Amino acid sequence: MPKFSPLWIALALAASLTVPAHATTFQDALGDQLGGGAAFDIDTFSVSFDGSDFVFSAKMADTINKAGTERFVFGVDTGTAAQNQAFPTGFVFTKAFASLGANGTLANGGVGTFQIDNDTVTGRVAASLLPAATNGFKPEDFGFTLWTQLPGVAGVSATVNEDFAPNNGTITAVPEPASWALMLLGFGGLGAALRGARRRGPAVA
Ligand SMILES: [Ca+2]
Repeated sequence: MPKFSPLWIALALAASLTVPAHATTFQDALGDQLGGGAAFDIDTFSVSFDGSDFVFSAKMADTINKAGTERFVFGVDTGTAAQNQAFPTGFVFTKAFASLGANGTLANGGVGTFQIDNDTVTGRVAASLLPAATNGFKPEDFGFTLWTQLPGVAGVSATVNEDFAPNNGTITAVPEPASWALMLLGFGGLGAALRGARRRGPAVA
């Protein structure tokens, strides 16, 4: 039997296989929602790009009641994002392109297809359906934001924003260099382990 460390193999596999290519995941703080229950509390928000569509996945801190009042809004920055005073500094978007209720139904004017299962919102939207890019932005450069809302009361009050991801910026579908470095480390470790396995292969009589 080869004698390379199972722990090394496990670490290499974990680092190289659990991170899909061209995907960025943002880890939000838990318990930082301004109001509402834990289903308004964003835990993670990830986006990837397959060359034509953006694919989203967002996990909340608790199960989303499909008959509940939670709303989930996705924003995109295609190069012209501006600060809105209703949001934290740096949390910017060109347009909110999808606003969905707890049952996953898009409000009027939204684009993409979304669904909600347990504590997770998943969705997909074609880059061609998003606002036209400016400033030389490519789809890979688009920044995305997600926030949760309590609905307002018709004719009485506006919607109330509860949690934001990221808090002070956007995420792109392409990982930051640090994430790539981790992935490459994982692939490198896997390769080293396999090379070690070959070198220490069964002895030939
Ligand atoms: Ca949160």
